[in-house]
Amino acid sequence: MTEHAASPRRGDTPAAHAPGPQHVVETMTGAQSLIRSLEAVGADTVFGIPGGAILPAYDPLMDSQKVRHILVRHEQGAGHAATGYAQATGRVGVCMATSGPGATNLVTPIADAYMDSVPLVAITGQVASKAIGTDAFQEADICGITMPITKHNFLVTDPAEIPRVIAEAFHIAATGRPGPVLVDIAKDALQATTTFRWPVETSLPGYRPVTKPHAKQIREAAKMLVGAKKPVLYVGGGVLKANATAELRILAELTGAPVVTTLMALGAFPDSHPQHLGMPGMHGSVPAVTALQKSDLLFTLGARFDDRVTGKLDSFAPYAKVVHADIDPAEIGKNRPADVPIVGDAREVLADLIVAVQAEFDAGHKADYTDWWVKLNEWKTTYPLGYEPAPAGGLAPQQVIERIGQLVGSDAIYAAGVGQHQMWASQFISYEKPATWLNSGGAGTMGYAVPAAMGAKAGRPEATVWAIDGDGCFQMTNQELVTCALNNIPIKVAVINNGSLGMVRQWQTLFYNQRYSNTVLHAGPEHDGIAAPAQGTRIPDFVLLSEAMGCVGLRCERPEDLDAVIKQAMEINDRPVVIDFIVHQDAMVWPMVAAGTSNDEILAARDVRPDFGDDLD
Ligand SMILES: Cc1ncc(C[n+]2csc(CCOP(=O)(O)OP(=O)(O)O)c2C)c(N)n1
Ligand SMILES: [Mg+2]
Repeated sequence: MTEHAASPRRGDTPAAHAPGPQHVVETMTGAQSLIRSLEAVGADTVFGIPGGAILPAYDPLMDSQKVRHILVRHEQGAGHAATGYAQATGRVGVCMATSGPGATNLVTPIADAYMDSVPLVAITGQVASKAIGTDAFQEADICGITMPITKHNFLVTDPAEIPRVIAEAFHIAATGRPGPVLVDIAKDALQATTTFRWPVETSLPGYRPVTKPHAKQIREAAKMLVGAKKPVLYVGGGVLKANATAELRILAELTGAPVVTTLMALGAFPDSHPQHLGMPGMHGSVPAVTALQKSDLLFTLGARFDDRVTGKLDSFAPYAKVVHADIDPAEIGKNRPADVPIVGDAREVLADLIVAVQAEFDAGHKADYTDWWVKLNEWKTTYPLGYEPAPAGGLAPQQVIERIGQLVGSDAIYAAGVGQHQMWASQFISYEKPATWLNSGGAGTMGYAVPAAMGAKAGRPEATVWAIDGDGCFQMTNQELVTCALNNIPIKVAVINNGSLGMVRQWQTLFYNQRYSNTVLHAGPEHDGIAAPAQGTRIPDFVLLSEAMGCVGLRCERPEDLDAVIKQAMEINDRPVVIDFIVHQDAMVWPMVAAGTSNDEILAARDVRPDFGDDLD
């Protein structure tokens, strides 16, 4: 890589290459070399927990003036905190764990980061190199385990390699299609004396992500966009990853084409913009889902035709030609063949497209989507997002989330768990800016919200950060509130407490005859000889639990108290705040395309199938 071109070659002695003023060649331990390397790549925050194999690294970490370590309560929390940090700041997130169970506790967040293309470097200690493969105490083959869920991983047994490997890990994680990289370092490599050199020359043959799109493809795509009658800009998370939201808006406004943003792309295009149709997919808006179905051109930018978006693939957007731009060539044609494939960075692609579309206009070709907008506006007016009020005097979960969004505003960062509350948070909060919506889209990892919010707040302390969590999810990772309380990371958590694993319950309501097998979380009736808890007892009591973890715990059960409790939480900034919102358990997420069915079967609400009244219906 060019920035390292002047550095000494690996294996060279200091004498062979007299270091320049900016070059460092020093003798130290592998552990010190690791910390110096982290400092050199600009890592400022590491989330982790020590243990035997990684212990040598924790000693010099204590002295670092540049790297802050945040001691979490579970390694899964460290991983999600690092991804929350990465998504909120745009930088590489870093987590650290010891060998064996410490490392395997990182597997879920690594898989999560892989699915959502989040730049993450996970550093794990490994047993001493001679013990590798002997079933030594706390040995796990974490490189083998994470092979299919990392962009790349390294096992380091030679301490001299540490600076190069760290430089390469950060480079791989952050460039091209971002993703997780694991660096597993044997304990003896951390303990040994070695030479730290910086800068290093990296060696990544075969890794050259193509960022600059092909001019011919761009011209072709621009021509198709201008000539289409029913185009949709189908925008995915890649647009956010590439910092291409300004360019997206220019292209959208230049052409007048409608925009849909996937669950991973919320905030890439303002929700309030008149050209925005909403989110496509299983719980997307009727206009967004229908526009894709009836479209004649899917203008796909950094999206991947995920099954949650396409529904039954062979009936997805049957009339559409496809332009597909992605930094990862493996995505193009994976699920849906592309008529015009474009490999490149979304920002460069969009910048070139703006010029090419303008050239089409200058040549007298005009985009005319008038008839299309008549239809789209009709769908927008007829099928807006909405919800039923809660039964007598109760709180509707959608109302809670909507009100938080309205009172807190669109500068805040919102992190969601996984389930109904996640979908409502995607639907009823208005996302106007990039990096304001964090969620586990690809993996759907319950327990993501609290640690991700913690990481986001650690990376952007000036921002207001809310976790919108479910009562099920919250019970998976709430222990990180202790970390927040002890480290001055005052996040706000709204627990949408419907007393159940609501999303699974919704499927049981719709597809399993209302047989609620193992989805009830609250104090239920006596069963199997186990006495029911006393009436009114909450197990757990989220208010007490939160107080015990050093947070302020609040509860809200009535619509008339909603504004006051949100405002009370907004005023507390010296500690984390948790609000236990008691909502009714029967609310359902609509619209919905049932898994495995066609998007044409979308239901706007229970038993409400939209009538599009056209010949394509
Ligand atoms: C780690 C994990 N385990 C199980 C699931 C399956 N699952 C998806 S949503 C859900 C229920 C979530 O319950 P809760 O957090 O209360 O959210 P709600 O749907 O009630 O809003 C479950 C169990 C999952 N996505 N992730
Ligand atoms: Mg729930």
